Amino acid sequence: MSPRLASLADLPPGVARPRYDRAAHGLGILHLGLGAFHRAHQAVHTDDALAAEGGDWRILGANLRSHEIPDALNGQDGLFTVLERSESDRARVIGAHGPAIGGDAAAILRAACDPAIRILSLTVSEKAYGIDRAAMDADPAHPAVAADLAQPQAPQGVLGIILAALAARREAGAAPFAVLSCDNLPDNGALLRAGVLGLARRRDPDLAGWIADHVAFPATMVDRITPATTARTLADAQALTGHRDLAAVETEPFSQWVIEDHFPHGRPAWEAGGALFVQDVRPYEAMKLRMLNGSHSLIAYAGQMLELPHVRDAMADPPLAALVRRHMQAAGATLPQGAGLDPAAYAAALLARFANPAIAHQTRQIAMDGTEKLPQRWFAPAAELLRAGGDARPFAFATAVWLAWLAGQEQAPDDPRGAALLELARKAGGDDEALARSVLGLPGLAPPSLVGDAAFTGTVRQAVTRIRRDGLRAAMATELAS
Ligand code: CS2
Repeated sequence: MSPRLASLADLPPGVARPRYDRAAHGLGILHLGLGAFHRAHQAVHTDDALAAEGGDWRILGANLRSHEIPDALNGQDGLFTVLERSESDRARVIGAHGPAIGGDAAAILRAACDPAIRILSLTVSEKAYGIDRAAMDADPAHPAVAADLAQPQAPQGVLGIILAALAARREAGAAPFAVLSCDNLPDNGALLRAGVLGLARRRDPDLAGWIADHVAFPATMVDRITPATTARTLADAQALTGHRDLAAVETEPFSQWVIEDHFPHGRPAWEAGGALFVQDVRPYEAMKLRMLNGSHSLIAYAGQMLELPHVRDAMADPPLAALVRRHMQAAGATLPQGAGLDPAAYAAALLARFANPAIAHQTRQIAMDGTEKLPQRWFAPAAELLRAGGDARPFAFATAVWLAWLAGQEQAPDDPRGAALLELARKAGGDDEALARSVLGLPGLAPPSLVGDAAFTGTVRQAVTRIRRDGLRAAMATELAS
């Protein structure tokens, strides 16, 4: 049996490895959310930064609930393999991680109070934050926020832990950390700031004022297509490295990171690994969320209905690929002019990335958490497009695909509002108008101007009816002919 990955000795020559002395660099980042995406993205950029300019910027990783990946990393001295998949696979062992914490909120809070930690970064997924986006405030109805309001000294959620750590650092006269959200949320820095301030105001307005004045929440756009790790990922990593690795991840060759350059207490030289530091992330973020993630969601629901398990299968399906191109173009038309973006070139690159035959990115994975993802991917751009007098038909069709998919679910979909969605679909029965009205009317999902646009909702309703009556294939053909 191959030995477990736990040191850099004995790696075959073709495997890339840290180009710096790991022991010479202390911890500087506490990262919450050790999912595959973080390991394939920020960890790799940090590895590049350490190799280029050093510094005490290694990462203490933590998962709020699960301990599987932290345990795996702790059993491997923090090392893990990133498998880059294209015509041939390439393996790289990442050294940026130190020890990891799993499922122990008190230990995470202690780590966050350590003045050596100058950045607290997060990839916890959209639904974990507990922020009411319409109100730009902490959402007291979110289970973690409710728990942290009741027991502020023993926080369990993201906002509560950040707030308790900032309060303790202020009390101790230590500098705060910068808070860096790396999730696919619009204006993620400002949003997280609003959530933390909202919780702070309920506890101690003075503390809220101090956070507002002293804590940086830089915004970021993150991008690297990273399918969930499977047994095959682990087997292929082992074949290349000669070592068993329970934390290996697979990803595409492409990686992009655009970061607002606002780190009062320093940062790694992430630009060494290709990160772009800018004053305003929003144009990049809108392009990515609307063009990449927006068409991903269309692919996900259509793919699920057409039994296409992977994104690459959708791209090999000519009518669906044509609709994806149309969607990207419509999304590109919503982007700010004069910000130096090139939506046409971006779309061409995306189509090639989606079609990568070496990447098995599951449509089921992307279809999860629709109510958290679709507001920024479809509904905000559709509302803007309508306001500007544009043609929002591609967005209406995507919305109809989602609704028809929902109507076909026998169990609650994997979504924080899954039970409510199932209930609304059941209540609507065969009434597509009621389905569209009730689902799109869920609080905070779509801008009121979109829900109130009779032409848009009428187009959605007609498309749902066509899909349910004639099947998605036939409805796609009609749509392409229109
Ligand atoms: C995907 C994203 O699962 C999803 O919703 O759209 O995870 C996507 O793969 C990444 O944002 C790419 O950077």
